[in-house]
Amino acid sequence: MNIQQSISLFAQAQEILPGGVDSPVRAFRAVGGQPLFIQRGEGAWLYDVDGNRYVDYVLSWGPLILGHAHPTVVAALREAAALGTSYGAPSPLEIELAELVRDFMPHIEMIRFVNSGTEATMSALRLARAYTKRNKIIKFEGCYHGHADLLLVQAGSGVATLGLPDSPGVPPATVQDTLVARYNDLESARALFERYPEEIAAVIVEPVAGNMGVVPPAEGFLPGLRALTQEFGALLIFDEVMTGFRVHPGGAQTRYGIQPDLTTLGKVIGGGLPVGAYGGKREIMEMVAPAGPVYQAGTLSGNPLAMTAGIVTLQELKKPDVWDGLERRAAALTEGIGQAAREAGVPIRQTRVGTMFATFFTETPPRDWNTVKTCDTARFGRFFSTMLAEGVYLAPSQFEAGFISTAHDDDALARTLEAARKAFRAL
Ligand code: HOZ
Repeated sequence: MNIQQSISLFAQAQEILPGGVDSPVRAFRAVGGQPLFIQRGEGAWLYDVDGNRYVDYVLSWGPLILGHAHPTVVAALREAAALGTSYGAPSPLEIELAELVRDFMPHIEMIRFVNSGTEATMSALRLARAYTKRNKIIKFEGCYHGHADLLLVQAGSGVATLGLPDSPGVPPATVQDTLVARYNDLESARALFERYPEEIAAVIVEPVAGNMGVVPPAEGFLPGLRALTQEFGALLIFDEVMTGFRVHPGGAQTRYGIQPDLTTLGKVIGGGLPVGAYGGKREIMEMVAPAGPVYQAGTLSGNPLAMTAGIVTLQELKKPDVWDGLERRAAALTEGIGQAAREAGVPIRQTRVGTMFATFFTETPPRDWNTVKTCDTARFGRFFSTMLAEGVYLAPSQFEAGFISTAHDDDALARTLEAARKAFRAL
């Protein structure tokens, strides 16, 4: 495979962009390779600048549930752009997307749009602290909620991928109130509540962990967190930036039947444009400025192009059979990968919830960060490289999720499974 142009662009990029990229996980460091520079995307396919094409399971790290350049999204964006790209003033589109989100997730009684998942989580936590008049928060080891200071503690995603300690530049005082429990271990969260019974404002959790591979919640974990937070007067925040519209059209909260107090969203609600959101119970959300005193603002928040892409994407997802088709294909894909591994005698653990999946190179069932980190990351790197050479673009890290879109047709799946058979055999 010729990737000469990517190689030379990466050299050029490293002179002007730190590490040659604008987000660390893109740099392929954990898989020992060279990032590809992309020219365009279409449906399930990514095309690099050298003219190679790949079946894409990164999908911009989740947002593109309809695939690249979906014709309806592109047409709506063209029309919207002609009307102006930003107003810095309210538009009807914000109401339309807010109401659509509420149709899918009825527990979100009010919502505030922001520009990224990071903004959503940090704002939701500020609100939770203001509402409860408490300072401490609980997060889980291996969960990632963006890069705000208070959440860069034992985080997943790029922090786990690159094996980084918690980031320099985060003042100790900023994280002194961030407590860390073990994912899928209710007792570890209870122990923190018992130690600080009246100080914990909120528990924030990825209801399906998606930043250490994909780790489903154990039976009883999410209902247990709901009960625990209620018992101690804390809020439960579901970070559904990744799981929203991905594990179920109504998110993990609908799939598992849990009512969080607040929800954070991103990725799919922007249909490929930069959007985040936080929302939940009216009584809590009415504390957000200017309805209430909790300050949070943004020049491009509720941006008309982003709202448009989100509206069109969610409308497509509402159509009959779309979700069932997605689940069916995702199941066929992960079953096929499992079968290919068995045929080659390679021990893996395959997980999938809705349209998110992961292939763990370990025999240990993935349950939390401790079990996930038993993975053979070097072996994953070799698997990744063969898949890429065979035209399949996976996330360049053992500790990220794979995603499928409505554009992943039989041809794309067949090519993927053929590549997987080769990649497992080559290990
Ligand atoms: N949350 C995404 C990865 N887990 C973001 C992608 C990135 O960090 O660039």
